Amino acid sequence: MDDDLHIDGLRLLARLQSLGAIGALPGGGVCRLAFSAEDQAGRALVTGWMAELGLQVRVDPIGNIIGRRAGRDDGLPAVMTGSHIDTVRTGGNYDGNLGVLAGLQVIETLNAREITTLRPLEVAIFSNEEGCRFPPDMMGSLVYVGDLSLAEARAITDTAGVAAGDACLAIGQAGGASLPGATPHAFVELHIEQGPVLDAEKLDVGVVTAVQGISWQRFFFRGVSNHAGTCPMAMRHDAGFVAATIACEVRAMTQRYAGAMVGTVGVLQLGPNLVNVVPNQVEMTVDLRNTDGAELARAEADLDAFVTAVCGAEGVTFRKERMARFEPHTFDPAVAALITEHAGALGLQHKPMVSGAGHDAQIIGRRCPAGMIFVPSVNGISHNVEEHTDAHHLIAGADVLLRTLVSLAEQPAPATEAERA
Ligand code: HGY
Ligand code: MN
Ligand code: MN
Repeated sequence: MDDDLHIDGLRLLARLQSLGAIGALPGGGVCRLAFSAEDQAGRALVTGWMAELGLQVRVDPIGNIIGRRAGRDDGLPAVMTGSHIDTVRTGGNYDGNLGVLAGLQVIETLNAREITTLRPLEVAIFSNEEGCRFPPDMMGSLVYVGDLSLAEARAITDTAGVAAGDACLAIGQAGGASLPGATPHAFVELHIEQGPVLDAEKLDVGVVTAVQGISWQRFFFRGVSNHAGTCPMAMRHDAGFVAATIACEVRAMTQRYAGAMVGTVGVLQLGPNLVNVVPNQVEMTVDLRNTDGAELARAEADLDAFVTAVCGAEGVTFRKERMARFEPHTFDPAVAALITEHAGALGLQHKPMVSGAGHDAQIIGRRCPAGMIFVPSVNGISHNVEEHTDAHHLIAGADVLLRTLVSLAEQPAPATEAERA
């Protein structure tokens, strides 16, 4: 590998700043929800850059955008990179954005060096990775691989009752590219760690070996509203009390299972939400994650039993919806080895690690060898306007991505023609 093959770091930083200005929040950070006007503006900016770089851009019916650079043998399956540019409501500049824009810098470097890889290269923007407006997360990549039907995805609504398909159409992003999308030869995603490990251990790069399992559920509790002063405690059917009890149980559960268990109640909305009225309705979400799939399933079953018991005792009814469910995913060891090799050759301090967050790479990795490169999140903060990664780490991660993609894109076709597109 060319020793001085590096991306233009200043261009990467400049593009991150330009994209970060779209949906910028007054006090810092970014809000660019999936299929919002901000998402539309971000897509326009990035696809403009793709066109400037000479990429052939296609958009599929759920709004996944793929920019393609021809290879010397353009009939071979492409090597793909990419991520997402939608953010949570209190997002940062780097979650997802780094992976997409580093992919563009890889293309720009190869253009500048007049290098054409054997295999085509593709840079993807997957729709609605966050899933916080339209669950599940990784919606776009699930539709891309065919594990979520387009019809199902289009029908999912946000809390205002807007359907994802209509929102995607409304921003002009429902394209005609075929679904499921073409299976890449390999997929690599650069992403910020979003956790504290690399920053705490003063490391430069994480070689991601796996992603933990994810369980998102939404509960609706129905009790009886009553006067906060006159209603005796024994007569109450307090939906708020039930939700609060369950929220405490979610925290307690994280100490009870093998594997690395985390639990979060992110949405908790009481009705009628008045100081002197016993709540009769609650909407609540529970996000459980564990590196051990069996332990995650056990925790879900235990939560079910706990919710049933607490509601029964309080005389509150409930229903629940599955928002997302992902088994733990193990990335391809050969891709991890390549990432490790290039990180080492660049003199970067690196370690293997498991991702606490879900990513598009775990979905595309269901169809082809995939891997991820992490760079440190300062103080382990993410999904927070304080999200930050130092410039030298952003650039170092993009250099590892560049070299890993070139290595993969020079891998010849297998002896059989089976892999030919
Ligand atoms: O929730 C997640 O893990 C990701 O940010 N969608
Ligand atoms: Mn992300
Ligand atoms: Mn995220």
